[in-house]
Amino acid sequence: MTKPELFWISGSPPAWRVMLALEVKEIDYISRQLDAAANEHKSADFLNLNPRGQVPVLRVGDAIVRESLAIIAYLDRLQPTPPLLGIDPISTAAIWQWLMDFEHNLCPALATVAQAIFRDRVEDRVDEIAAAIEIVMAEIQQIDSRLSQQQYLYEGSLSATDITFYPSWQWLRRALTKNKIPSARH
Ligand SMILES: N[C@@H](CCC(=O)N[C@@H](CS)C(=O)NCC(=O)O)C(=O)O
Repeated sequence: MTKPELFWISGSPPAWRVMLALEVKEIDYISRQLDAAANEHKSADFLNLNPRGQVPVLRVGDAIVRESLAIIAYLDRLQPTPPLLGIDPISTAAIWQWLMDFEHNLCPALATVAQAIFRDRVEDRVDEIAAAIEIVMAEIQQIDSRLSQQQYLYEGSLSATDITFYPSWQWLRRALTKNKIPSARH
Protein backbone atom coordinates (compact mmCIF):
# COMPACT_ATOMS: atom_id res chain seq x y z
CA MET A 1 0.00 0.00 0.00
CA THR A 2 1.30 3.51 -0.79
CA LYS A 3 1.92 5.24 2.51
CA PRO A 4 -0.93 7.69 3.21
CA GLU A 5 -0.08 11.33 3.94
CA LEU A 6 -2.24 13.13 6.48
CA PHE A 7 -2.46 16.93 6.29
CA TRP A 8 -3.52 18.44 9.60
CA ILE A 9 -3.25 21.49 11.80
CA SER A 10 -2.86 21.61 15.57
CA GLY A 11 -6.04 21.69 17.66
CA SER A 12 -8.33 20.22 14.99
CA PRO A 13 -10.85 17.61 16.25
CA PRO A 14 -11.70 16.42 12.70
CA ALA A 15 -7.98 15.76 12.15
CA TRP A 16 -7.82 13.90 15.49
CA ARG A 17 -10.63 11.64 14.25
CA VAL A 18 -8.55 10.60 11.28
CA MET A 19 -5.43 10.13 13.43
CA LEU A 20 -7.42 7.82 15.72
CA ALA A 21 -8.79 5.83 12.77
CA LEU A 22 -5.28 5.42 11.33
CA GLU A 23 -3.97 4.30 14.74
CA VAL A 24 -6.70 1.72 15.44
CA LYS A 25 -6.30 0.31 11.94
CA GLU A 26 -2.53 0.30 12.45
CA ILE A 27 -1.93 2.13 9.18
CA ASP A 28 1.47 3.75 9.02
CA TYR A 29 1.24 7.27 7.60
CA ILE A 30 3.28 10.37 6.85
CA SER A 31 2.32 13.30 9.05
CA ARG A 32 2.13 16.61 7.20
CA GLN A 33 1.43 19.25 9.83
CA LEU A 34 0.51 22.65 8.40
CA ASP A 35 1.23 25.87 10.23
CA ALA A 36 -2.15 27.59 10.58
CA ALA A 37 -0.53 30.78 11.92
CA ALA A 38 1.44 30.99 8.67
CA ASN A 39 -1.76 30.22 6.69
CA GLU A 40 -0.19 27.14 5.14
CA HIS A 41 -3.68 25.62 4.80
CA LYS A 42 -4.54 28.47 2.39
CA SER A 43 -1.43 28.06 0.22
CA ALA A 44 -1.89 27.33 -3.49
CA ASP A 45 -0.40 23.86 -3.03
CA PHE A 46 -2.84 22.93 -0.28
CA LEU A 47 -5.83 24.53 -2.05
CA ASN A 48 -5.07 22.14 -4.90
CA LEU A 49 -5.75 19.30 -2.46
CA ASN A 50 -8.75 20.93 -0.80
CA PRO A 51 -10.23 24.08 -2.37
CA ARG A 52 -11.90 24.82 0.99
CA GLY A 53 -8.50 25.17 2.62
CA GLN A 54 -9.51 22.89 5.47
CA VAL A 55 -7.96 19.91 7.20
CA PRO A 56 -7.94 16.96 7.46
CA VAL A 57 -6.94 15.81 4.00
CA LEU A 58 -5.60 12.33 3.29
CA ARG A 59 -3.56 11.63 0.16
CA VAL A 60 -2.86 8.06 -0.86
CA GLY A 61 -1.10 8.00 -4.22
CA ASP A 62 -3.49 9.71 -6.64
CA ALA A 63 -6.43 9.54 -4.22
CA ILE A 64 -7.14 12.77 -2.34
CA VAL A 65 -9.87 12.60 0.30
CA ARG A 66 -11.20 15.44 2.44
CA GLU A 67 -13.93 15.53 5.15
CA SER A 68 -13.08 13.46 8.23
CA LEU A 69 -16.05 11.08 7.92
CA ALA A 70 -15.33 10.48 4.23
CA ILE A 71 -11.71 9.74 5.15
CA ILE A 72 -12.83 7.25 7.82
CA ALA A 73 -15.14 5.57 5.26
CA TYR A 74 -12.23 5.45 2.80
CA LEU A 75 -9.90 3.93 5.41
CA ASP A 76 -12.55 1.36 6.35
CA ARG A 77 -12.54 0.10 2.76
CA LEU A 78 -8.76 0.31 2.44
CA GLN A 79 -8.12 -1.64 5.66
CA PRO A 80 -11.34 -3.39 6.77
CA THR A 81 -10.05 -4.51 10.19
CA PRO A 82 -11.10 -3.52 12.73
CA PRO A 83 -14.37 -2.48 11.08
CA LEU A 84 -15.39 1.04 12.09
CA LEU A 85 -18.58 1.42 10.04
CA GLY A 86 -20.43 -1.78 10.84
CA ILE A 87 -20.34 -5.35 9.66
CA ASP A 88 -23.86 -5.71 8.24
CA PRO A 89 -26.62 -3.45 6.89
CA ILE A 90 -28.22 -2.69 10.22
CA SER A 91 -25.01 -1.94 12.13
CA THR A 92 -23.76 0.25 9.25
CA ALA A 93 -27.05 2.17 9.24
CA ALA A 94 -27.07 2.53 13.04
CA ILE A 95 -23.50 3.87 13.11
CA TRP A 96 -24.14 6.35 10.24
CA GLN A 97 -27.36 7.46 11.92
CA TRP A 98 -25.39 8.22 15.06
CA LEU A 99 -22.64 10.02 13.11
CA MET A 100 -25.04 12.29 11.23
CA ASP A 101 -27.00 13.02 14.39
CA PHE A 102 -23.76 13.97 16.08
CA GLU A 103 -22.64 16.20 13.18
CA HIS A 104 -25.95 18.08 13.13
CA ASN A 105 -26.71 18.41 16.85
CA LEU A 106 -23.92 18.01 19.39
CA CYS A 107 -21.04 19.06 17.14
CA PRO A 108 -22.17 22.63 16.27
CA ALA A 109 -23.27 23.36 19.84
CA LEU A 110 -20.04 22.03 21.24
CA ALA A 111 -18.06 24.13 18.72
CA THR A 112 -19.94 27.27 19.79
CA VAL A 113 -19.00 26.69 23.43
CA ALA A 114 -15.37 25.66 22.86
CA GLN A 115 -14.61 28.43 20.36
CA ALA A 116 -16.13 31.09 22.61
CA ILE A 117 -13.85 29.96 25.45
CA PHE A 118 -10.74 29.64 23.29
CA ARG A 119 -11.31 33.10 21.79
CA ASP A 120 -12.28 34.66 25.14
CA ARG A 121 -15.54 35.88 23.63
CA VAL A 122 -18.06 34.75 26.18
CA GLU A 123 -19.49 37.99 27.58
CA ASP A 124 -20.81 39.37 24.30
CA ARG A 125 -22.58 36.13 23.26
CA VAL A 126 -24.08 34.94 26.54
CA ASP A 127 -27.52 33.93 25.18
CA GLU A 128 -26.14 32.03 22.20
CA ILE A 129 -23.62 30.22 24.39
CA ALA A 130 -26.23 29.42 27.07
CA ALA A 131 -28.46 27.83 24.40
CA ALA A 132 -25.50 25.84 23.06
CA ILE A 133 -24.59 24.64 26.58
CA GLU A 134 -28.14 23.34 27.03
CA ILE A 135 -27.86 21.30 23.85
CA VAL A 136 -24.42 19.99 24.84
CA MET A 137 -25.67 18.99 28.30
CA ALA A 138 -28.72 17.15 26.92
CA GLU A 139 -26.68 15.27 24.32
CA ILE A 140 -23.88 14.46 26.76
CA GLN A 141 -26.39 13.07 29.26
CA GLN A 142 -27.56 10.58 26.64
CA ILE A 143 -24.01 9.60 25.81
CA ASP A 144 -23.13 9.34 29.49
CA SER A 145 -26.08 7.08 30.20
CA ARG A 146 -25.14 4.86 27.26
CA LEU A 147 -21.50 4.66 28.37
CA SER A 148 -22.53 3.80 31.93
CA GLN A 149 -24.01 0.56 30.53
CA GLN A 150 -21.51 -0.30 27.82
CA GLN A 151 -17.88 0.33 26.97
CA TYR A 152 -18.45 1.76 23.49
CA LEU A 153 -21.09 4.00 21.97
CA TYR A 154 -22.35 1.40 19.50
CA GLU A 155 -22.71 -2.10 20.96
CA GLY A 156 -19.68 -4.12 22.05
CA SER A 157 -16.82 -2.77 19.97
CA LEU A 158 -15.04 0.42 18.99
CA SER A 159 -16.64 2.10 15.98
CA ALA A 160 -16.59 5.39 14.09
CA THR A 161 -19.07 6.72 16.66
CA ASP A 162 -16.43 6.65 19.42
CA ILE A 163 -13.74 7.95 17.08
CA THR A 164 -15.97 10.86 16.07
CA PHE A 165 -17.22 11.79 19.52
CA TYR A 166 -14.01 11.46 21.56
CA PRO A 167 -11.94 14.23 19.85
CA SER A 168 -14.74 16.80 20.23
CA TRP A 169 -15.18 15.82 23.85
CA GLN A 170 -11.44 16.24 24.52
CA TRP A 171 -11.49 19.57 22.66
CA LEU A 172 -14.27 20.84 24.94
CA ARG A 173 -12.38 19.52 27.96
CA ARG A 174 -9.26 21.34 26.77
CA ALA A 175 -11.29 24.55 26.43
CA LEU A 176 -12.78 24.20 29.91
CA THR A 177 -9.37 23.61 31.49
CA LYS A 178 -7.36 25.83 29.16
CA ASN A 179 -5.59 27.73 31.89
CA LYS A 180 -5.03 24.69 34.06
CA ILE A 181 -3.33 22.10 31.83
CA PRO A 182 -0.20 22.54 29.70
CA SER A 183 -0.98 22.55 25.99
CA ALA A 184 -0.85 19.11 24.40
CA ARG A 185 1.36 18.17 21.47
CA HIS A 186 -1.51 17.88 18.94
N1 LIG B 1 -16.47 18.88 8.12
C1 LIG B 1 -15.03 18.97 8.06
C2 LIG B 1 -14.58 20.10 8.99
C3 LIG B 1 -13.13 20.46 8.75
C4 LIG B 1 -12.75 21.70 9.52
O1 LIG B 1 -13.61 22.49 9.98
N2 LIG B 1 -11.45 21.90 9.66
C5 LIG B 1 -10.97 23.08 10.34
C6 LIG B 1 -10.05 22.69 11.49
S1 LIG B 1 -10.98 22.01 12.82
C7 LIG B 1 -10.14 23.91 9.39
O2 LIG B 1 -9.41 23.38 8.57
N3 LIG B 1 -10.25 25.22 9.51
C8 LIG B 1 -9.49 26.14 8.72
C9 LIG B 1 -10.36 27.05 7.92
O3 LIG B 1 -11.57 26.77 7.78
O4 LIG B 1 -9.83 28.03 7.43
C10 LIG B 1 -14.41 17.62 8.48
O5 LIG B 1 -15.05 16.90 9.26
O6 LIG B 1 -13.33 17.27 8.00
